[in-house]
Amino acid sequence: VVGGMVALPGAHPYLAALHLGEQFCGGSLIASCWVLTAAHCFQHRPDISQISVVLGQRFYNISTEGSVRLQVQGYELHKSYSEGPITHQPPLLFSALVRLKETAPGRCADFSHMILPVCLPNAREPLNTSTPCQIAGWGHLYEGASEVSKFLQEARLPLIPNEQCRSPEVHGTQITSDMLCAGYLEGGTDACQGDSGGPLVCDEHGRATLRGIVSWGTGCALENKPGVYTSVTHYLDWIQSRIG
Ligand code: 4AZ
Repeated sequence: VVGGMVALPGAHPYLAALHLGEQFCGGSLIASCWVLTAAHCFQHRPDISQISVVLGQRFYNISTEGSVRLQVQGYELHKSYSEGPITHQPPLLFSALVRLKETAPGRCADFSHMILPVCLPNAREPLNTSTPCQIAGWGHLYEGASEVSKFLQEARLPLIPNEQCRSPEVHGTQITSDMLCAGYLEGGTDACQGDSGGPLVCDEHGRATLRGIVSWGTGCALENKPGVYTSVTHYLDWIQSRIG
């Protein structure tokens, strides 16, 4: 996250850290056994034995009281990603579901003050662009940084209407209806490398609701280049059919 602040312990209890071999991604806990993330985190088709998911984490790769490392039972990419070409311009953005390994029947992550799932949105409730949203992650603190952030960062981001994000000086026709844009057209605050797969959570009726998945952008925090997020609402039917 560029231009954010250090998050307080327990501020983002749904945030997952995904270690996929060499790759690192964020993710969101949506049920005891399920983490939602970005499909491109699995671009290299990692073996499940190489993947681990850390919940309740504050510092990058450092376990603290309340954090837990879980193994993965399997993962599934949304059909349109697994069938499509991996390299595509504009980027194909889809979501991926990670099933955690059970520690007891039907149970994977135990909820606590540090570990809680995030609410999924109501598909029938359109997202008002004045809704305040935020991101959290261990991604780069500036574009081109050589490493991720040791401290979990968070930033509040306004939503940008799709019509505005689709304008030629912003992202143009790369923006499709299954994407959301959030950030500042003047730049300065944004998701960055290593934040991919992580949550864009919006405050709807006082509830933290997962509306987006960190997906792509042009650099980080640049003027007229807000971050682009996969719209979770677009994938709700698929998510619900998998998690039951
Ligand atoms: C990345 O490489 C990445 N500024 C994620 C988000 C953004 C840029 C890059 C958005 O994972």
